[in-house]
Amino acid sequence: MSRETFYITTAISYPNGSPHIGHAYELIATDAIARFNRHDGKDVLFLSGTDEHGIKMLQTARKEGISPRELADRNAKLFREMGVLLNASYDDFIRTTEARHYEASQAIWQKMADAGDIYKGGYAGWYSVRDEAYYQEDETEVRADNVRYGPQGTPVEWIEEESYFFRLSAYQDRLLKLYADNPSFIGPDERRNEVVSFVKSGLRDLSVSRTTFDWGIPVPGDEKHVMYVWVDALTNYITAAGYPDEDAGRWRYWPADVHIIGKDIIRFHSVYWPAFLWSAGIELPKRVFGHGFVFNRGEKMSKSVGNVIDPSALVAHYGLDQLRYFLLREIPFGQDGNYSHEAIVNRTNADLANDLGNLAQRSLSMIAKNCDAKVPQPGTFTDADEAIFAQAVAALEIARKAVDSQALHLALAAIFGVVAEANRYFASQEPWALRKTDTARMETVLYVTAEVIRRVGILCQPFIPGSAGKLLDILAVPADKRNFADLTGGSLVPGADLPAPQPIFPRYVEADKEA
Ligand code: ME8
Repeated sequence: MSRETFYITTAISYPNGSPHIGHAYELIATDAIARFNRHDGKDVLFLSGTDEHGIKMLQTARKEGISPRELADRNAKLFREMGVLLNASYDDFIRTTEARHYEASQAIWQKMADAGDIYKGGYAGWYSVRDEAYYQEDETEVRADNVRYGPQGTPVEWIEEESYFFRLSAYQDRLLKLYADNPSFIGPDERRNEVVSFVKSGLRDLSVSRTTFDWGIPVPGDEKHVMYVWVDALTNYITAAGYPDEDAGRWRYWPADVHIIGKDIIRFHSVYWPAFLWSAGIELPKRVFGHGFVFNRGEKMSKSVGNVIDPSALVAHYGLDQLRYFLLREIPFGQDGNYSHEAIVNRTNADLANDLGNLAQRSLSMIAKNCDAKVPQPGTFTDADEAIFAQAVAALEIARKAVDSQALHLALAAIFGVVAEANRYFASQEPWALRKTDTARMETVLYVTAEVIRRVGILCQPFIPGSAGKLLDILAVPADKRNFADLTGGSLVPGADLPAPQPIFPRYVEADKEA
């Protein structure tokens, strides 16, 4: 029987600069969901990539005195390197300048044109180069500096050009019906409410081609026009699934289960994208989830303020899994969150070093010393033993539900709830005292503790894959016994040899406090 498929995507980033912590955040969260579903036995396709066309790329390239292709090549490489640095497990990295993507974009355009949804007209309006979007006059304002700004706070200018239009207005009712009939199409709820009121306020047809520059995908049959960058950008999700070849092996992944994107681009994904797909006769993705923004101590990061955080510096300073854990545990996924040194140090030391790291180190060192470095032989399990095993099993159920609704912080809360309980168990059972009074019970307690750590290790893999892997290594868990199906089915084997325990989660020590 073929396995259930699961297709998940990040947004494709503009490679007009180097990647920042917002990009890293999105990739880490999406990676955790992809890995979770793989460990849960699904056939996963996880896609990320770069969005290389459009005037924004062209303008940055001009400023730097290079071609947009050179700019894209240089920076796409940095985005790929970030993927390696963050241990992102994507199956494909798409660049919108690839031939496969030209083919898919022209094919979907042709379908929309054949459906009668594309017509030629003239366009004049307030255009933001930064947002690559036209705005209605009442969405803009002239500020004290005498410059007109759009709703995202970026400058806009008046532009007039011949343009093809997409009949977005024709899809207004159908979109409202989609949101009403299928409330899980947009998450979280605040984002859905925003989109519903935007669509209710009335949709205008969308200008979908440009003639003022040529850095884009040519419109089929009228090469003086290039496609508006969002038409080509959104299409990346089906390009990677093999479109237009619907017989290709990868088409089995479409429709995508979820597009993970930032809240600033929810409109493009939940209004334009479904309308394009309907027009072209293609199924819609099942869900679009808009996560929040990561701020630097409450401030928006920007190059001019000089507070942009480089993910590689954070990884070098705190460690990769420390960063992954912090971002996923600290910020409720879907809300905005803050990055700060104190917060990441606190999470690293309290949850990883103390709760999980110390428990593993103490229990496994006792096993090494008192059980001949072998998995202990348990006796009959008491109610306390069974209760902690059961909590680890229940944590999987909670985590599965949470990850299905992208509530990654709740999945981690349930898993680390098991760790907290295991610490209480270990303290109250006092295996160090049992060593003198009842070695058989001591072995049982150490077995239970090690078995719970195994379960926690399995559950932690999607979030902190490197460290969870090491934790399972020191318990000698075979590589093919690390899936969620092995949570109860693959318990530790009493008498099996264990390697020497290694500390896995070092405490973060402030530089001025180092000995
Ligand atoms: O929007 N915190 O590209 P992009 C969290 N090319 N997420 C952030 C963030 C922050 N501070 N800053 C940006 C684009 N993001 C388009 C997407 S998809 C078909 C085309 C998120 O490089 C942002 O919300 O500006 C988006 O999801 C992603 O990073 C890429 O942003």
